[in-house]
Amino acid sequence: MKTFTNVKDLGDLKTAVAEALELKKNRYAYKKLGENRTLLMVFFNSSLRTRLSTQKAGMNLGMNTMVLDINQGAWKLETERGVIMDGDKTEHILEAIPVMGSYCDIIAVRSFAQFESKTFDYNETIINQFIQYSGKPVISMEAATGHPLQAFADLITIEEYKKREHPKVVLTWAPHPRALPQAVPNSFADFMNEADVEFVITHPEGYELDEKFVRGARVEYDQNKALENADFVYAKNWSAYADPNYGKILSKDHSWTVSSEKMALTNHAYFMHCLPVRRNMIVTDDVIESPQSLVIPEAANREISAQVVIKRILEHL
Ligand code: AN0
Ligand code: CP
Repeated sequence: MKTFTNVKDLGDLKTAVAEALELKKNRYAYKKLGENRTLLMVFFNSSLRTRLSTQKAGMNLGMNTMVLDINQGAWKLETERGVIMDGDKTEHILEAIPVMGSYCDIIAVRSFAQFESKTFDYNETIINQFIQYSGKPVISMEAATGHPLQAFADLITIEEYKKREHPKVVLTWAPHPRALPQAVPNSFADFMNEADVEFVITHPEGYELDEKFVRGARVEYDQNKALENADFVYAKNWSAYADPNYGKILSKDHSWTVSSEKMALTNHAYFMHCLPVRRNMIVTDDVIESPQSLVIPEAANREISAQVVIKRILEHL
């Protein structure tokens, strides 16, 4: 593996999940693999889970790990070529990337959608520049349009907890006060479409995701109907993707909040969310605190998903 930015980079998903579950039994089995190798993690945005789990995964494999927060301590970076740099940006990303690449063996990047230009975001301009100019394998730690380490951890969690083959998995939109990227639902759809599950997406009208990720999956606008017989309820807010509303909030309708009344419509489903989550916006206190809530084991599996990816890259260095 040379880069990890989407589900296809994992190849056969069943094999990848099996490798993850095997690694989870002994996460220190490959401690020699990363010896004298350095993982650099670059953050343009905040993180709790990705920062800790990816660093831990690198350390499990014997790597040295370094973290750079671009907006706290590093120089402000210009990202567009051709700009006259007479503003507040001190350094151009076209120098910064090869410099960062020179200090490490693998470079992991978090760079959210900026919502200034849909083309800039959906062309994955930032992470593609890292792929092109760092000279090193690149891992997405959530880029503009995807969060594959999260979706891989979600799939591992579903495999661990499913009570029947071909479980019904419902991705539901839920309200949030700020405009959030589509990266998490995009990648979740990307993975679920390849997994052995019955996948349904539910959201208010106007929140349709990019067809590149939905790929013909069933979209049900009636949340109650979508939740019927669900085995897993995966909640997430996202802002509008479709023009002319790209990046906008179209609804804060609290009737979409995942409550115990909503969970009662399901097949005693598990509740999932990538975190961080706003309680009583996305999900009520009682649902997230219930025994059916998988948010903590799901987050714990981020260490495992990252470790499979880093291990595979190390094996091909
Ligand atoms: C981010 C998002 O929705 O993409 C990160 C989630 C892992 N969430 C927030 O910014 C709250
Ligand atoms: N789920 C997730 O990626 O969390 P962080 O934003 O805290 O890394």
